Amino acid sequence: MNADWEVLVEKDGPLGIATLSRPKALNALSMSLMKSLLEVLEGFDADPAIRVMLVAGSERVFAAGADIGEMKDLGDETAAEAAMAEHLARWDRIARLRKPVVAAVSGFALGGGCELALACDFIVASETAQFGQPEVLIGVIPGAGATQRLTKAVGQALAMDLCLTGRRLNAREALAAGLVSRVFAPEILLEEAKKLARLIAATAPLAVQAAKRSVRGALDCDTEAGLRAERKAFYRLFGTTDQKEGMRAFVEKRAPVFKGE
Ligand code: DAK
Repeated sequence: MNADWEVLVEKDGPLGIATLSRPKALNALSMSLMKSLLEVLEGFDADPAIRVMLVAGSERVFAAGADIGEMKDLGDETAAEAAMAEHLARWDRIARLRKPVVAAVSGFALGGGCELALACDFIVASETAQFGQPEVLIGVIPGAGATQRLTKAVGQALAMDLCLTGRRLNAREALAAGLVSRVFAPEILLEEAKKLARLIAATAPLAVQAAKRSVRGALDCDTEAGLRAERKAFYRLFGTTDQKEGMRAFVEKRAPVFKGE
């Protein structure tokens, strides 16, 4: 494991793991931390040995939001936009990575921290996880995607409730709302997230990337267009070696060996 400044980087076989590590500020997502995180994740995305990425925090906190200290004196609307535009784009760039990204959330995932988890492809959580968009409590609104991604994940009623009150959702509520896919005890969260990531890594990489794009697209286009895109992606996979290998291996009753080709 290499220790970057605020992001710990680990490669574990086909898994690329980025761990937020700014404990004194509860992993507040400063501009430098987000810059490092994006560099790490884009590096994993370009690394042929990596098939799945994990983003984690500590047991106490995933991330308590953007760094309030950095934002508090940004000035007026124009100055704030000038200072933060590149910062904001980082959440969107994470959402656009080709390979699957799993967020493993324990403890607080607030504001930009919740939005970081939402920018990943899906979230697994520990029983101690708490999700929230408390921006209205400090005079702003979510700025890194929650009014859109949270609403699409949990629906308008709950998204409004969270964004307008700033209250937090616990892991059980998040599971019931469809914000997270699985919940584990905090001490086994990372191991379980790795197991899940290894399951994904054992499947056909190009098919996984196509499935990711297609599922993500479902939230952004009408059903007919989404179905057309899905079908096109389905047929396109017949041009891959892994489709031949996967189907032949099934018929030959052996385990497939996928190459990502
Ligand atoms: N920023 C900076 N420092 C933070 C922080 C944050 N978000 N959250 C916690 N800290 C720091 C605290 O100041 C404290 O530092 P010291 O006083 O020890 O130096 C240390 O972490 C421990 O925090 P607490 O003493 O408060 O710990 P507690 O256990 O009592 O409380 C808490 C934990 C998570 C409930 C509390 O720290 C808290 O409420 N934190 C703030 C949560 C919050 O409001 N988050 C939303 C921030 S706004 C955008 C991109 C992103 C965003 C917007 C736009 N674009 C680029 C346009 C995102 C905005 C946000 O996330």
